[in-house]
Amino acid sequence: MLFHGQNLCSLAPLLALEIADARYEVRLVEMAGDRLELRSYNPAGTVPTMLVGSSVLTENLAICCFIADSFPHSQLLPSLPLARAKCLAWLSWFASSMHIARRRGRLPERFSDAGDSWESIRTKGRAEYIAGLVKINQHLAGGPYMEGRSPTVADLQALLCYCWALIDKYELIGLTHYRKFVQELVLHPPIARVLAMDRSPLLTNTLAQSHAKLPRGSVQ
Ligand SMILES: N[C@@H](CCC(=O)N[C@@H](CS)C(=O)NCC(=O)O)C(=O)O
Repeated sequence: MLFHGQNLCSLAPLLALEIADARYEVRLVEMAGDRLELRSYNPAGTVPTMLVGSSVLTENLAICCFIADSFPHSQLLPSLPLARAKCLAWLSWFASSMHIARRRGRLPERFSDAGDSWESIRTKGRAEYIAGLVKINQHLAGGPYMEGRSPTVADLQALLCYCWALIDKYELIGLTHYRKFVQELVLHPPIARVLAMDRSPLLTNTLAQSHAKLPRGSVQ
C-alpha cells in the first residue's frame, strides 16, 4: 500500500505502480490533518511511504527503484549498467536539488528561524527551481525521454516537477522541449488515469482528459 498526498512527490511512485500494472492500494493522505495512520508507520509523516508486506519503505528514490525492479517488464529502470546509472543520477539530482529548491520556495521557515531571511530563501529557492526546469528542457532537446527510448522513473520525476511548476506559477514560456515531453507523456493511459485521480493541473490544458479513467488501485 502506498501513502500518497495529492500532487505531492508520492505522485512519482503512484505513476510507477500504475504503469507497471501492479496490484496496489493507495491511501490518500490529508496532509493538513494529523496523519496518525501514516505516522504509525513513518513517524516523520511524509509521503511517499509504502507498506510492502511487513516492511515500511520510505524515500521517493528507493520506492521508485523498488517498483521498477519488482516489475522489470515495465522498463522503468534500464537494465544496462550505464543507462541505469544515468537514470539514478537524475533521480538523485531531482531529490537533492529540485525537491529541495521547491521546499525553499514554499516553506522557507523550515530552513531558518530568522524570519527576515525567509524572503531571500524563498527567492533563491525559486531561482534554483527555474534553473532546474531550464536544465531539464535543454536535456530533453535530445529526447524523447530523460534517458533511453521509453519512459523511466526519471521521466516521472520530470513530470512531477512540471506539475509543481504549474501549481507554483512559474513562467514556462520557452520550455518547448519540456512542454512537448509532458504533452506526450500525459497521453499514456496509465499516466492519465493517475493524474485524473489527483485532479492534476497537468491535465487541464492537455488532450489527456479523454484518456482519464480511475486507476485500478483501490483508493481509500
Ligand atoms: N526525502 C523524502 C522527502 C519526503 C517529503 O518530504 N515529502 C513531502 C511531500 S512532497 C511531505 O510529505 N511533506 C510533509 C511534511 O514534511 O510534513 C523523499 O524523498 O521521499
